[in-house]
Amino acid sequence: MSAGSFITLEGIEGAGKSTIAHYLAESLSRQGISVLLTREPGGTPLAERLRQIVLERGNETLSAVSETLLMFAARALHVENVIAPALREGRWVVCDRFTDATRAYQGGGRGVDAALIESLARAVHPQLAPDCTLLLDLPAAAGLARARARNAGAEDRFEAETLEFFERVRNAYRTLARREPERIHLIDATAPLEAVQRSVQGIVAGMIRA
Ligand code: T5A
Repeated sequence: MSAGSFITLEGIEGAGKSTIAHYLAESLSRQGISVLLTREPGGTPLAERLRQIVLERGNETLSAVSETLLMFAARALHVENVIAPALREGRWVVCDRFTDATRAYQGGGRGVDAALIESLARAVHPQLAPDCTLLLDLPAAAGLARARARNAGAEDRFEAETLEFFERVRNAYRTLARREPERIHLIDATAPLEAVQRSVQGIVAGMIRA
């Protein structure tokens, strides 16, 4: 489907995805590449409204399956309205989280059946997969400490989860990376930011040359 390149950033809370996504988009733009920087859940007005629903902490129970369906509803809007059109125009898309996040959080973290997740992925983006995924990996405690230092106590529904939950998410991500080593690049996110940026540059330079 894609004429442009589709790069996704993944990892647990505080791994540095947003920081690196902005850095990468700016760096590609400076090299004359037309880039769209976007995020999930969100990326369109309606999908951003769904983001609010899944992130805010409320009294109503949101089951793991409901959460999964909302993630894919937001993703369907995002793919149809933003990602697919940009790729068709030959633009590069840098996306802060995509379906691997559902595999890791809802699958690994919450125990949602992998077959359900894969069937929703096939329905929502049958011909679309990232060309390259940058998985920023660090221990859950370190990521949460960074995220909490930045948030000053205002935690969303996920950030209020236990350390064990984020360890399961991290393990699920690492399993995905072992299964698809060509697509998913595991990057040590405990390294200083400049070192992480250099790793990312090295990986993406190969895509620009290709
Ligand atoms: N979700 C999402 C699902 O459950 N399923 C899904 O399918 C999808 C798509 C989204 C939530 O939704 C869940 C996962 C999430 O819980 P979000 O806000 O998009 O929430 O994601 P978060 O992970 O919560 O975003 P964060 O901002 O917490 O993490 P980032 O983007 O990884 O981290 P970033 O770049 O903001 O950096 C955090 C802090 O660390 C510093 C930064 O300066 C910043 O202060 N930092 C570093 N410090 C030292 N060394 C480095 N190398 C550093 N890199 C960054």
